[in-house]
Amino acid sequence: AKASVAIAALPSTEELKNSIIKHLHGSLGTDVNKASPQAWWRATCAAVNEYVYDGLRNTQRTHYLQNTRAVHYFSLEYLMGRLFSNNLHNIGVYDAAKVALAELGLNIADLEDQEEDMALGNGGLGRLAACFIDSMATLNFPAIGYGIHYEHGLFKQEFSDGRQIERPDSWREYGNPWEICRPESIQEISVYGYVETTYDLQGKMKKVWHPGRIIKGVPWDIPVVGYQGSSVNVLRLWESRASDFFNWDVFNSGGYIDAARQNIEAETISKVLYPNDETDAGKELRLIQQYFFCSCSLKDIIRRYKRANGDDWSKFPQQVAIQLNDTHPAVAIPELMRILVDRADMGWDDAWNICQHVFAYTNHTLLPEALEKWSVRLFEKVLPRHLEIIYEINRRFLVEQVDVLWPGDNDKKRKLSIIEESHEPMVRMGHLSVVGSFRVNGVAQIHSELVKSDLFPEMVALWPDKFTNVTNGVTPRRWLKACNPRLAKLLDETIGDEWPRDLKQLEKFAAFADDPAIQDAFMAIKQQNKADLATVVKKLTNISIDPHAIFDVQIKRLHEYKRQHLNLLHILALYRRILQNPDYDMVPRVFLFGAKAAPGYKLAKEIIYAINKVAEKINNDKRVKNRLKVVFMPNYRVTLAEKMIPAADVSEQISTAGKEASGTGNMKLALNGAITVGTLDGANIEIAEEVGPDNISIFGLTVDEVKALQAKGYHSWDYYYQDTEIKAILDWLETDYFTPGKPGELSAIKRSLLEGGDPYLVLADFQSYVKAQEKVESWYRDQSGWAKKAILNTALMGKFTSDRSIEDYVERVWKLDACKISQD
Ligand code: 26Y
Repeated sequence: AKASVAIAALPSTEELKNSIIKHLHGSLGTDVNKASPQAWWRATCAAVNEYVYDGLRNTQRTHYLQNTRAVHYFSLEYLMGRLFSNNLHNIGVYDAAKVALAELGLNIADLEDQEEDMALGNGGLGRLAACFIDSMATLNFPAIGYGIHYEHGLFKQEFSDGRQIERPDSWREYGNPWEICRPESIQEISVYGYVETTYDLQGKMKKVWHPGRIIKGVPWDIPVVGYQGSSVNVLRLWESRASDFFNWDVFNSGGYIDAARQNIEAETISKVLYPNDETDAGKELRLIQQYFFCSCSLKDIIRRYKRANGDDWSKFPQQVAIQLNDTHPAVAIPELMRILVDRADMGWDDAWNICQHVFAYTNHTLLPEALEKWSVRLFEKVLPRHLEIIYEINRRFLVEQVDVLWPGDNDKKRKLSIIEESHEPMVRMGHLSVVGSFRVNGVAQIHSELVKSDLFPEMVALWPDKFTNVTNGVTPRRWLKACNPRLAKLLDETIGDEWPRDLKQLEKFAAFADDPAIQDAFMAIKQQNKADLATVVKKLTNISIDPHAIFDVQIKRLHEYKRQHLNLLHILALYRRILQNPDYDMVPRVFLFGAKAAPGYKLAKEIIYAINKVAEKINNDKRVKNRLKVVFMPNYRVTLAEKMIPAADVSEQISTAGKEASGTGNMKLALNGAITVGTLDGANIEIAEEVGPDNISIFGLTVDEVKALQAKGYHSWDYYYQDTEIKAILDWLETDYFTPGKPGELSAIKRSLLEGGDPYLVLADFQSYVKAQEKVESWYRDQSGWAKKAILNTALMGKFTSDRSIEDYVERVWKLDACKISQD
């Protein structure tokens, strides 16, 4: 049963073929005899776009005619990956296109490889935004994603002698077939300058911002195709350009070169994605990026609102919800205040009332270094009027809220103030987001509790109902149907084909967990996926891996709290056991890593280097007899995840308890039948609840135990002196065993674990981790038992579809109605 279909008629294979050739001639200016794979890919995209645009028109018209309430997702990051196979699957023409292309003598997989990843994000937060816009379109919710049209996405990673090298990513160097430029919707925004205080004839004070710079925002629209064409929503990304208007002045004063320089400066704003995650650098350009896209987006929203509702602002909060993806777009709050108070002449109370009914804020992290703060000095330079507005928001908050609940309590005021008073005063964006939003959520149950208890306890006392949880999810269209077609087919055949839009249906698959035929089919699929991955590994790294070994996968950004170095210590322990006992009995295992380190994160880069050096040694050591292989996949990204996840047996989710807000890779891997080795952190806890203790290997300190240990005083040296295995491994890293002739090259890890105090409790969790790995190994020795566990992991992941997350947002935050799309 198709819910509601924005796209009217789907093409037959024959029609697709004709359309591809039509576009090869008419759009690409080439012909079948000389077309490159790139041209074929573009022609196929153009053919597909005829249907995408059909759905887009129908969706936009329906939303306009019904004047629907909509959610506006504000995010600095969208980690989209490739769109080709996703769009074909969601429209429902993947199989037809595959046949059409085959009849034209082409392999669809080769065409897929023509597309660059759209890597406009760092990691979990950016990929979550991409899953959410897929779900919002699938569920027919009126929704727009707003962000930045970065010219360069996340850097490409190469290894040179094991060290990470960053290279520019130019995903749209030759144009991108999925995006549409919309010059008719250009916006202009201001930065810098000064604020003048004036008085009108009635003596009323009026603030006038005289900007120092005006910048143009050019919108690029990416259609977001819902599953089975339900709705086609839009992701609108802003590109910065010099304002024609502004440069005219410079020209007239004879500053030709100056005008050119200002052009370059304006274009710099959307030039590149900041490659940091979880560590705020506080850079001026980053603040300008945030303001640029927030201001363009708000003006876009207001223009659309006024077209439907005229100058009456009273319905604005009824029509518009804005979701802030972390604090990165929090400057939208003072920007909306400025528009209402300074431009629309609204009184402060009315304006604030509107703001507080429009914004909602999602927190993705508790790590102190990730909590954004801008120096007051920088804020004043870039956005002088917004700083004044923030001061006024803060003044009223402290007087009308904080002082009412805690009269005369200056400690509370200091702690809750949006302005941190230190030698360099700072604007706290988290505080601003909580104060300016009607709802605040964390991204997994435990994380949402920690947001309340550890991050904002006083805010909870002020507004207990403001805080809620929405556990993350992932889209099963990309993360099962498209990336694991073999498993998708088995599911279709056993439980029907409704699961991609109703993932709870997977529970029916649990009934087959003991069925030998299904176990065999499931394991055969995993085996084929592993063989496919082995081919990719060989091509990318020249390392041969055995598809019959356990594929143990850790894929995520590189960060100390995620503890890739704990994984490394375990590998070293196994290696050492093999060397000490040549007959050491273990199931052969391939450890696969994928991770980018922020370019300025020294220790993260040392960890990459250490893993690569240890890998080199182990992979070439005959004594290992292939019991161990270690592979660090270069340039981990969405497209590589799509190849690694279907082939994983074991999923490494080993963060220090309390540090990983949710995780989403954990969900993708379990959905594809990998067994989790994990701590009780983030969504691992909820995964464990779903699959039960027999189907997950949990280890390590709990959040409460971590807190207790740190309160009593944690001494990593004790573990070093008391555990001979730990001592031997850490000492080993200091020798030149892995870096011949260069002792000490891998000592950074040991230093951070000992002199550095081991802030993420790696040594405290080590032996527990080793045991959890032994448990997994013993499980694997029983192939039928393993098949059952793997099947149950897939079957019991229904909760973790991003459709459920979006339904939770709709119910707990946005209060939206779905909108069935009608055709013209
Ligand atoms: C301030 C700036 C440097 C910054 C930029 C990016 C700070 C943080 C980030 C990204 C954070 C991020 O990706 N967080 C992850 O969000 C996922 C989606 O909610 C979670 O699953 C994951 O646990 C969390 O680390």
